[in-house]
Amino acid sequence: MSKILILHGPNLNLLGTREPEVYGRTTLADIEQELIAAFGDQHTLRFLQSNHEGALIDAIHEARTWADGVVINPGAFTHYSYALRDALAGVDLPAVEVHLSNVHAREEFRRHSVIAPVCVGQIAGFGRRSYALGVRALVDTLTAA
Ligand code: CA2
Repeated sequence: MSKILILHGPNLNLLGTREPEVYGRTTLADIEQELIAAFGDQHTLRFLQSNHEGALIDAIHEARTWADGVVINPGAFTHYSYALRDALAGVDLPAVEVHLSNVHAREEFRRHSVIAPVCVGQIAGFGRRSYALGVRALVDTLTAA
């Protein structure tokens, strides 16, 4: 039984409503339900989506008190938020970075993550399935530890 914080960054609340050719038609609520269905009986999952850097940072700090690890889609913060990176580095919890799209096959600025160096690894390009793959990777890391 692992306790996992699943964070979604800015604009991901719009998922399923716009840009379906890039991000698909699945909503964030759909993804969260899928994760609960797949992992909820074995693991404790808590979710937060925020468009605010500080709210994500506060949730990471608070995770120190209850979580074993973090799965995070930092959205566009991926590419420039040193504050989010420092928060993850500071709490010393294993984190997995996930992306719906293959950020390496898109615009140049999306190819660089300032978050990835403080994560166990990064999963990108599998659409909604990136999240489940991220949870699996985190649980595997926690089990192997
Ligand atoms: O592919 C991903 O998961 C991203 O983290 C999504 C971010 C983007 O800035 C990253 O480079 C890659 C953008 C999330 C915005 O999501 C929207 C969904 C529907 C409509 C508009 C935005």
